[in-house]
Amino acid sequence: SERYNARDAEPRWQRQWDEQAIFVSKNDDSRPKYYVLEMFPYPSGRIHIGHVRNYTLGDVLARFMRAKGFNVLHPMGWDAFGLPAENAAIERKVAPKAWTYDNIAAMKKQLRSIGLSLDWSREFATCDPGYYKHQQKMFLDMLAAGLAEREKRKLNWDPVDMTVLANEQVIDGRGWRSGAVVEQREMSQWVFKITKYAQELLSALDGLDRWPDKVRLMQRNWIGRSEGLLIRFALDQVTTPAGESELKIFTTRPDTLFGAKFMAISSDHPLAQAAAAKNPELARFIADIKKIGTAQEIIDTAEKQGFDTGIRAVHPFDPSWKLPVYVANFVLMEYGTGAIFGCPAHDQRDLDFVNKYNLGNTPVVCPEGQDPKTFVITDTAYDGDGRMINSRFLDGMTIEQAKEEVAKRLEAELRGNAPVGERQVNFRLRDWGISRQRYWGCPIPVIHCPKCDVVPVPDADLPVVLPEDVSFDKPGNALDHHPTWKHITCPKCGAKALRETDTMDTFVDSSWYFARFTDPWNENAPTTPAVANRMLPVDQYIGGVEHAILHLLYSRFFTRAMKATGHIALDEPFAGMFTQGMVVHETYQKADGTWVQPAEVKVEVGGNGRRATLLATGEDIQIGAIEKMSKSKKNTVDPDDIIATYGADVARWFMLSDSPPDRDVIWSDERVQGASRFVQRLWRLVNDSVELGKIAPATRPAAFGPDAAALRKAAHGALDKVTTGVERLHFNVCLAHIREFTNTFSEVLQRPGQPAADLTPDLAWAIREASQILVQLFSPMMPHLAEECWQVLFQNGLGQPGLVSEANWPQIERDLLVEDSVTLVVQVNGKKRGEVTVATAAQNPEIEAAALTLDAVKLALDGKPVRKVIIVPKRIVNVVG
Ligand code: ANZ
Ligand code: ZN
Repeated sequence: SERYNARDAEPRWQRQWDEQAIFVSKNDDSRPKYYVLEMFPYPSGRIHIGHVRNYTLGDVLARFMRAKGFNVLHPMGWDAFGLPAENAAIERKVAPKAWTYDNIAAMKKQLRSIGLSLDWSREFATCDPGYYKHQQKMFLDMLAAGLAEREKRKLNWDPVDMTVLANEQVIDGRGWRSGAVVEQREMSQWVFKITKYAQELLSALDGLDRWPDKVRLMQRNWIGRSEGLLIRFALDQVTTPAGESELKIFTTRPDTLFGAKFMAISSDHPLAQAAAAKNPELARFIADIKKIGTAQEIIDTAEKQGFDTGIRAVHPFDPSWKLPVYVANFVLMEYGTGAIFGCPAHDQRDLDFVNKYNLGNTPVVCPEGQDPKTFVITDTAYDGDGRMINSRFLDGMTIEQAKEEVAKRLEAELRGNAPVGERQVNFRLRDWGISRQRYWGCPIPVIHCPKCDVVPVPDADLPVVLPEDVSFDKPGNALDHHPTWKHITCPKCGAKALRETDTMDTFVDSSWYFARFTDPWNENAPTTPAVANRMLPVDQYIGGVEHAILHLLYSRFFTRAMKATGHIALDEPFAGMFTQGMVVHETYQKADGTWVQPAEVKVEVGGNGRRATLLATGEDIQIGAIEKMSKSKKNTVDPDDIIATYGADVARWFMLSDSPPDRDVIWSDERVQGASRFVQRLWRLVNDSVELGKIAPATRPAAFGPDAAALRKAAHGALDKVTTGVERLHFNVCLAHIREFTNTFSEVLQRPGQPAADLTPDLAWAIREASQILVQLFSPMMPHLAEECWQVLFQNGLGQPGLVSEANWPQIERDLLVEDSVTLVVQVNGKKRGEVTVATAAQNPEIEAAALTLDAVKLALDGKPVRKVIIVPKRIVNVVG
């Protein structure tokens, strides 16, 4: 037979799948549903190799579940709003809409060339008015339900670009594009009240047992629940700016109260503001520390700084004990009460702080086994377990006991009419600010009326469509600059009013697309609840770990919000979550340090290891570290090139073969070529099997001889292992089993003295069965090659008509899986001396006899009589001499 020609076969089968619409899933299908979803792509312009991996993983599962008889939903769409479209408009003068839809068209063509079993009938882009119309409706539903609100927030404002910046866009206190010193501005923002669900989003993580533990942990930390105590410290009023009487703090370590050395408040705390009004030096200090912006990571790593306000607080257990109140750069207004007491011995930040300002420290928790008299803290705070010391009535208690004791005492103590201490649960999670001062996003459907304040856009006027005649000549929000768009009359009172010009965070768009896929044809509502409730949750979601926190948390919240507003009846959108690893590649550098693309380099393996030269000039190229593919280091490979050279099946097979799907895979040309050779090998093998399988009898033989039985056992063994492997997404393991079976099968076919004429009917029958099983085994991974092989089998009378993509997964014959021999370790007086292999059915006397005939056993016994033999079934034979 000729070589398999992927370039010819792949588009042919893709057309055929399309024409027969076999991947279109019907909502009224009575089979059990299975929903496979990969995170939908941003239409940047080109598919990258990471997409190929992501979608291949999902595709294998989708094809497999389809063969197993499920009504598989495997849709695709586009996460199409976002900043790059505006940047393209600025840099290349193309309209964001045109740029986006052009990219979608180009990428869709690329996706098709990978041979994915996608239901394109459900495709949409989040920038389609037909999609965001429903998002606007849900926003209004959430507004009515108290789940969307306006809130004043401090934001990073770039005075040159006239825009709000995300924390990540503030670098050393300056705007990432303009370089202008960023200001903190208080502005009204739209927020979603995700904090209402903080406890529920946390508790429900326990039930998500098909999610990676690390993702659940990341979400837990992000939600950040902590139990602690609110304590009202009295203030020494002589020292306060305006007679303030108390300072409320939140602590998770009330046990450490006797180790307190100072109090610290955020620069945004009202007390700090009041003090600064009377103290220019403090005001200057505050202005200074604000320059680093609001990004948590920056605050965490910045040097701890403080300014003594002169205010003094009174220790709650000792009226004569006064603590200085500092304004400090590591206390955030947004958490707890924006104020703390500092216990340097047991908190690293506090320790760094006191070491800088010479405030000293007193350890109050002593680790078990340490002598309290010699236990000192210098540079490293101790946050471990131990017993209380230097703490008066708490001494000798455990931390837990001390926390409880302090809470009890302060709860019981009243000042004014209120208790001094109050237990409180705090969450790190903040409400989700969704306002973006951006054009290319979903317009927030409200109107600001001078008389009626915020007025929702009436349902009949939805969608609020983005205008297309926008200009990007001025920095800032093009929607806001539009000459007419925002001017409108108030739907309530008819007065002149203004549209909201903020658009929604693009994370909103991706927080419900999986629900829209269940019925994207419904023009009247975001979902058809009966359908959505049947098709959801997504059974297997697959995507990058970079979305482990925000996207997944927002989607979990949004699903609950949709439930609260009647669009859906479930809480958790993703029953199974899988985070795939990255595709990484070696880097190549010229002597002058410039990076070179892999395609321009020739790598040879010689005696001294790998050596690289530039194809064009032959100059030496340095092979650098293996890194995530990136444009800056040029270590990318283009999926189009790979598919043009080797075909999609090779790319798919390679992606699945080398590493477990959740680990990084190293792109390697040598390995890709290996995958390409394997494709040809399978093709030859299937063609070779035809000649022998052809003569098989139509009916199944009543009995199988040893050769046939061995082949059948190998086929069903591989089938069993691949089946469980795919179910667990252990694709690399599946591929190894397919390779192994391929070897066994070729040995059978190549056995000498086996012309077709001499073949026994039972072996011919087993060969025919094996060839079908083999093709089905690799069909989820290499669907085009499988179709081609399936056709060859059928044309030669070995197979079934139709597409392998539509064939049922083969039935495993379980009785073929039983191992017929077992190997036991043989010990003499507990020491291993050898092994025996016996029939699984062998009885103890037979096993004993086999063990005693071993030379090593005779040698070890050294003529001594055997006193007894102990047999641990299927594992050990111990001879006691
Ligand atoms: C005294 C203390 C002693 C604390 C000690 C810790 C260790 P989590 O677990 O994250 O809730 N804290 C409270 N509000 C803060 C704010 N707005 N900005 C910065 N830090 C703040 O952390 C709670 C602890 O973080 C609190 O307990 C408080 O310091 C600090 F040995 O109080 B602790
Ligand atoms: Zn009005």
